[in-house]
Amino acid sequence: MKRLIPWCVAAALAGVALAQPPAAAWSETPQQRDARMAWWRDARFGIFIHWGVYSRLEGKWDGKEVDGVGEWILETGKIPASKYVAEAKAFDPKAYDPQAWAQVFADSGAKYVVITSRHHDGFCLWDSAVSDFDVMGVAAKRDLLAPLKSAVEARGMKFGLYYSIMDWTHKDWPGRRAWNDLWRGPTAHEPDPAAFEAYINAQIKEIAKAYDPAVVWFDGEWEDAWTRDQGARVQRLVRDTLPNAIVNDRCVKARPGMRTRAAREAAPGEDVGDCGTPEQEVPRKALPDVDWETCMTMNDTWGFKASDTNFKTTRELIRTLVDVSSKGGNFLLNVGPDGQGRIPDESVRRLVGVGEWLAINGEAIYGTRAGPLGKLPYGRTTQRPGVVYVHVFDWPSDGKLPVPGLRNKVKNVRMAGSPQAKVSTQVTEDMLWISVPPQPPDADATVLALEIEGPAQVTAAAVEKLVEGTIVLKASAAKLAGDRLALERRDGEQDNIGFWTDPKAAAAWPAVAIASAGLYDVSLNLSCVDSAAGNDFVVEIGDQELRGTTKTTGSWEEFERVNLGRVKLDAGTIAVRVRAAGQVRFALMNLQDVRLTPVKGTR
Ligand code: FHN
Repeated sequence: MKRLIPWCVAAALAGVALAQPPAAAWSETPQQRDARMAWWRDARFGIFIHWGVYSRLEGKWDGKEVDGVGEWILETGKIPASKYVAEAKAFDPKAYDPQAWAQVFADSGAKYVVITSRHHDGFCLWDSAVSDFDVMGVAAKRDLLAPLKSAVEARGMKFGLYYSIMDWTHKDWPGRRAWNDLWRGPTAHEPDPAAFEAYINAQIKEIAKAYDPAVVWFDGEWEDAWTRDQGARVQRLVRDTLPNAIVNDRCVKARPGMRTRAAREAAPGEDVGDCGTPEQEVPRKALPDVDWETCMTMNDTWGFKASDTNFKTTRELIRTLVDVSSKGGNFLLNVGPDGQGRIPDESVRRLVGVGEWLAINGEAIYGTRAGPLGKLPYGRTTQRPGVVYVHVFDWPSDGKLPVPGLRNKVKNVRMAGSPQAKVSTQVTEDMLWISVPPQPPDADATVLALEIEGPAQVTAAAVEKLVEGTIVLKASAAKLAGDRLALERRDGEQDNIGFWTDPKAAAAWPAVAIASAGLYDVSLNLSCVDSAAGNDFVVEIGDQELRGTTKTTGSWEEFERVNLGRVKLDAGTIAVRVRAAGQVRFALMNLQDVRLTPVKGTR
């Protein structure tokens, strides 16, 4: 059971003055930020580790499987906290070998490692002066973080710490659970938010001093028990204590995705963290002016769960790393070691596989930025000055790879992994055709390095032609009917139809030529803000119709492609029309285009 530590002692330990004059707001110049973020932006690939006393339970309690992810077993199993804490005493990872862990991570090609210092259950993987529920209170009786830090850094990787705001077993967590029986009876105690904040401050100071983490990965911030003001104060403490650290967007409750919050709500100069943190997903498109990192499990759980054998393939992991990199993000891939300190063999095999791919293709990932061509039907692109990397997932059966819309002169094409391979190119109207061998050197992803003159310049429209027969109905070609509906012209962007407030308004393309009969996927490139989301709309395609409901894309300026479904069309000329399906709350959408994309093999 946790020792009752008077909160003023915790505050004193934290060196936190009980009341202090407001300090000047934290700030840094764009140059200072770029210098601080540089290693992280170049790293592209990191390892996430979820490890704690829950790992020993393997997803089971009282011999029964507990639903949900392994690290949430206390919550989802509604286990009496006193029993959970008592059970934890046996945690003593005899097989824990930080050197072996670090070697696996280095072999995977990862450039940084982030491990859970304390997850939501409150167990600390270090000796904390403000908590008894830590490594010294269980059989381990040793610091589990320091040896990993030195092993990771000895191999040239950065060491980071995950830290949960939420603490299910702490006496002062205001979101106390009914099954937290630690603070009833003789130990009865009312949660004290100020004391909880002092506890967080004390622990932040401890881990900063002991481990000087290059990354502070906050989590567990979403409940009302933690306020944005508290988050701002702790964020400021981290900035003052660890001025070079990368801090994510969660302490200050800025997720989902920093751009949305920063664009919509953040006050000028507000510190909303250094990177957005999409979880278990990859954003649909690059967010050019935002640093972000997708974190993802290898199976379906963060913390070890013996029954979870649903591991992604190495190919999926490589392609996710490519997809994330092509959109300018980092990929933080999770491992969940078991209670003895063993990383599951399934995870090790996949990390080795990713590392083997990076050993050949790392040039196309490390130090690159979002690709100029976005999502190609057969792959992705990344870039660095003077080189565009084309990552090919689906190899052309006819040996001719179409690279659309690249306006630069291509001086040379190299095939990573097969430097001797002869690769010839031919340019037609706005398509670069690359003749490639019948078989790809790497079926997971083969990289072609296109050495170009000058910064990459792209004809965006050309990408659309890539899928032969794609029909793009642009806003500027639409016939508009209805009050206020109008074409909006945007510098450097595609025009869009806007001011769609009239429920009777419609955008129509009265004569669309369908050259070949077959199945077509219908999609809209649209934008919508939170406050207008939820309006129903109809897309009429000839005598068929598809329906949709708008969802937020973050702002009227952020467009996302929405797939509506599939229609079977005959050759001929049809009309296409977009209209509201009823009342319009605020505004229906901004619409850049409607696209009819032929489904391969159905024409
Ligand atoms: O609740 C946690 C979860 O256990 C895990 O740590 C993930 C990893 O990002 N974060 C929280 C869910 O968003």
